[in-house]
Amino acid sequence: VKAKPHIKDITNYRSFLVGLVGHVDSGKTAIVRQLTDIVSTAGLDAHPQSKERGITIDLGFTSFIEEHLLITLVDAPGHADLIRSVVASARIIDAAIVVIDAKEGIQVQTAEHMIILELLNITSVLFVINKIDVVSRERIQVFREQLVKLLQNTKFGTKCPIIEVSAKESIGIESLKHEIVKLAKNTLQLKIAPDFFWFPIDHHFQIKGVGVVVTGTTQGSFSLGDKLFVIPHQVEVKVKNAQVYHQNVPRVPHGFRAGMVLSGIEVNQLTRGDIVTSQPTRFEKVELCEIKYDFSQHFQKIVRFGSQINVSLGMVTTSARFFPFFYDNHHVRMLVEEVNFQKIAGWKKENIRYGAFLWFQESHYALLEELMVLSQLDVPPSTLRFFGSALIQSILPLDSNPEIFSIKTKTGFIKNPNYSETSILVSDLAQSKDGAKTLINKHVEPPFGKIINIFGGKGVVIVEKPDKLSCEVGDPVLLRIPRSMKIRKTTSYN
Ligand SMILES: Nc1nc2c(ncn2[C@@H]2O[C@H](COP(=O)(O)OP(=O)(O)OP(=O)(O)O)[C@@H](O)[C@H]2O)c(=O)[nH]1
Ligand SMILES: [Mg+2]
Repeated sequence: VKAKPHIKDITNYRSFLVGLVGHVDSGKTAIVRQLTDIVSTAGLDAHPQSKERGITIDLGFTSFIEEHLLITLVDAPGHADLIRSVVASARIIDAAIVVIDAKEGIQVQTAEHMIILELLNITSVLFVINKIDVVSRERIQVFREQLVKLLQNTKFGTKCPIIEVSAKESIGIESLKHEIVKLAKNTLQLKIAPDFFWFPIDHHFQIKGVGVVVTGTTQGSFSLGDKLFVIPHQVEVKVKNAQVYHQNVPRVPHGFRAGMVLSGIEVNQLTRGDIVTSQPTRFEKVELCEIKYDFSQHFQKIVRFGSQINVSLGMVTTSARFFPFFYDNHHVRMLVEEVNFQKIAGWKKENIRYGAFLWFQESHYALLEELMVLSQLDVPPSTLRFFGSALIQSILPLDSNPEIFSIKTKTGFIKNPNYSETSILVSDLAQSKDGAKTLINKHVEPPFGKIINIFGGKGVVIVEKPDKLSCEVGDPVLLRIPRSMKIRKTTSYN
């Protein structure tokens, strides 16, 4: 690592955070090592377990300065089990570098990470083909073409830069740096600060004689001496010290990696994903909610009604039950047994409104306007686990007993097609006289009229027959009965 460059005044710099993602061992940390001038929290695999296992365990933060840009590299782990860190990193980055091992090509977690970026609308992306020292020119060329083809079907588009490097041999690093700077300039133009301050905590620790230190990335700005709140603890804290890149500062602008010393809270109260904010009321406690959602086009499997899924809100990934429905013509929520990408595309095409209830295992605080990411982390990581994104539409009280309707179809048979000029007899829709009585006035299909009366004592009913309808003994008659169902947190639906 080179000598630490001196930053005189951070207000002279614009901050740009770029995340490195990609399959385990593709060389993300090796690339970061080549680019980095300043090492901060857990950078360059400083974690003892990282050294032992030879993989990145936790998000690492390091930086370099170019012109008036303070560029922070957010190094995420590639290992499938550590995917939650990738989603957490995607919350704070402005752009991403997808690293691909030239020997292996696109691997499962490469695709999975690309899907997470797409779901969170992070489309400022550049691709790095690493380890070009161990493959032939031809192989790189073929691979490049494959990648461009693949990009056609993504939100990233085919114009993304693709840089070839060898982190080991230090080849291509300067042009990578150049592209990162270009990406920063283009991306930062579009960046807007929120109208209040919030700061998802990614690391927290105690320094003897100093106090409780939290690090994170600012959304909005804060100043020394500010009185802030920590969610979910609802505790008021005071900023005793603020630092950016080891320098004390009176104020931290939007979008910077920063550390702050807080008074008013104990370190053991904190966990990753807790939020320091100026406006605690912007975060709402949610356990049961209605969501609007979308599926990734790359996810080909189905998700069943009532199944347990994973939901990432902010930096936290948690569990919830998923209850999908669509609205029928009368705005009644109708149960959907299973959802996949095609089904959603069909609803959209026909302008059918759809949604779902989510019931979290535990309550969480959420910023309502922030996208959530949906996944199924209990399936093997050799298949794609991420499938959608969602927004909370409304939060419901736990005792609201949300209702979804399903249709049960009963099939009866024509017993006599000419009971009278205008009616037929139908059997099997009911088993008894009393059962048959409850069906009076209900409509049956194909287009017969309504059930007029019962006939005899064995559940046979008399049904209106429209003019000129021809039908025969044994023809089926369908009765659709809507059934209300209250969703529940704990019942098994599978
Ligand atoms: N030959 C060659 N080996 C490389 C290159 N870059 C990285 N490696 C090796 O690949 C292995 C993995 O590198 P890392 O940088 O730890 O990979 P990573 O993507 O950060 O891995 P995780 O963080 O665990 O997902 C190490 O043994 C590196 O020495 C390269 O350009 N050429
Ligand atoms: Mg690594």
